[in-house]
Amino acid sequence: MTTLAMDIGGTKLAAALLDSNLQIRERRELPTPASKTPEALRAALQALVAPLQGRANRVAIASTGIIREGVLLALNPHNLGGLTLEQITGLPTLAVNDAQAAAWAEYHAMADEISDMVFITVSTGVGGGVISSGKLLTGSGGLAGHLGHTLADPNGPACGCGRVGCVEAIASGRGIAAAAEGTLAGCDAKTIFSRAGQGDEQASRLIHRSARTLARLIGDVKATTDCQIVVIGGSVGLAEGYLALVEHYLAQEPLAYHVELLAAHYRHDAGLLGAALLAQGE
Ligand code: ADP
Ligand code: BMX
Ligand code: ZN
Repeated sequence: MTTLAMDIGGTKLAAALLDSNLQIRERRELPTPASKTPEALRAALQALVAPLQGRANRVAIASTGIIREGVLLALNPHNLGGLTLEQITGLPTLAVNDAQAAAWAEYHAMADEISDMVFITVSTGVGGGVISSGKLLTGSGGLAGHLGHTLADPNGPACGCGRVGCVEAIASGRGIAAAAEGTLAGCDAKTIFSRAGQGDEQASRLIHRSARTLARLIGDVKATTDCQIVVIGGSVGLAEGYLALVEHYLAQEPLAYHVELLAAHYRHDAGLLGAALLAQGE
């Protein structure tokens, strides 16, 4: 059995062929189209998987957004939405939220004594996946774990989801970029990280603001789930120095809210692998 796994993110689209042992045989990546229409997204995904799909028996999709009855819906429509996922290849398709998928893969990589774990991606948005007593929480409609849309600051920026001051609006790659001014105006989060590395004070402030916001979210997550571990992924989450900064701010919270933090074992492939695991019924 060969699985064609896809990861649909707000910034990049990834696809890979995986064998039954979940070894990645071939992997491709394309930028997410700037136009967030379902048509543009379907065309980009079809171009991405065209060289791979002839060798696959089934499709497993990890996608940003909420997947309901095979249709991708956005909570934050600035990021994406509105696509029927089965239409991409016509193969049997399982689809799940990207952060929920990544949480499942990371849980599989954990030691047996871990039963309660939370995965947080800091990427275009901020997504989450909760494992409670060994089970992946999806909720009644797929919304479970959308930690990026909890309140960080009632006086903070508007979030694309319609609320004000969400964690995502401050801590995500898009939130970091949106707050940049002057010499950094118009820069993406990746550029802001490299400017911080060159000593730019504003860039460093923006990254600290994100890390501090994420640490407070992790305190809330500990209080809500009493998880044993929080795993951090996404390109911002995995950027050099970011996790150490989150640890620094979490250490300033009262002891009851402290929890072990780890970088994603599967790095940028956690979503792909988690979706493939779920499609295999594992
Ligand atoms: P997606 O959201 O599509 O899953 P990513 O996890 O790559 O994609 O997250 C995209 C965000 O991460 C963008 O805001 C981008 O600017 C930022 N980013 C990408 N690479 C890096 C990097 N090396 N360091 C810091 N931020 C990065
Ligand atoms: C948003 C939301 C989540 C997603 C998270 C991370 C949309 C389209 N997406 O909070 O479902 O898990 O972003 O997504 O509403 P990414 O694109 O940053 O990987
Ligand atoms: Zn929001």
